Amino acid sequence: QRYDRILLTGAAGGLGKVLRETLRPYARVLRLSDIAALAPSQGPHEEIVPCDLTDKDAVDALLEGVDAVVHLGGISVERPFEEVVEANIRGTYHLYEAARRNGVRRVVFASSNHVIGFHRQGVRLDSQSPRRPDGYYGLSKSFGEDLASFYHDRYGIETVSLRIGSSYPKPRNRRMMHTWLSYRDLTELVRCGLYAPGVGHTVAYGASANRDGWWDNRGAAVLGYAPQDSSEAFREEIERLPALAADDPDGIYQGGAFTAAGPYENV
Ligand code: NAI
Ligand code: 15L
Repeated sequence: QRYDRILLTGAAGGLGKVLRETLRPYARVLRLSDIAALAPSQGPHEEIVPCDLTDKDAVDALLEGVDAVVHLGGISVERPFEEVVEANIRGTYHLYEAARRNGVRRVVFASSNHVIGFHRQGVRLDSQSPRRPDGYYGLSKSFGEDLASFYHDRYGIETVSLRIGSSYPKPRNRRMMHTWLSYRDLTELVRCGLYAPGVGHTVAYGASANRDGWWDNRGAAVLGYAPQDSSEAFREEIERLPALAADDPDGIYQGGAFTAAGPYENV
């Protein structure tokens, strides 16, 4: 089974650029969308459709003829509420409304570890653990997960919400030894999110097989996800970095420095 057309939002971003290449085998056509400039189409397997997620009519048109969506677009770091609300809350609502109107049956939603970021490091969590958003960004992802749950219960649209840890070529600091998700494992997790049958609304953590991970990821195993990589390969390099101060949030909370952003005034 292979989708005819998959929409990738946020396709100009860090992970979008990666998945633009690695999702190629999983659909006849990838429709690539972003508010930022995108590299031109590389052939008949790619369609470029610029779109601002805050424009409801444009998002409706964006989803026409789409079978499944990988939704990465939006603000990806902690920012004042006024910014986050537009792209992440309003934008994700537009995406689900457009999915409903266009008969799209499956979404893979890029949620984030910042939905649970105020849990302390070392506390073992699974997908049923209480959420503890660590800022407006985490709150917006929490809203996205609830939106996915609602659109499944009400309209039968299935979603896999991936609480991505830290997806980069390699871990950048000590915290990411616990949260790292390699690009290879990211791709496999998104593939599982697109193709696993009967997911309803499933929440899974996006992490590689890191030795000291904080997340019990049975939710992802159910989808068929079996990570291939581990942050262990980078331990020596990371342990050469200066030690963290005892009160550095990067060593206290799962969400690290995001927990210490703000407050924002006069925005
Ligand atoms: P990124 O910031 O590089 O990419 C996000 C893209 O969304 C950007 O290209 C941006 O132009 C686009 N965008 C922003 N506002 C938009 C709007 N109004 N309309 C249309 N497009 C808009 O972020 P990255 O790292 O590629 O992350 C992708 C997704 O995964 C994001 O949703 C992020 O929250 C999530 N995520 C990423 C993690 C990581 O480690 N990279 C960890 C956890 C979650
Ligand atoms: C995220 O949600 C962000 O999009 C990304 O920039 C990283 O900071 C990541 O989480 C993280 O927690 O490391």
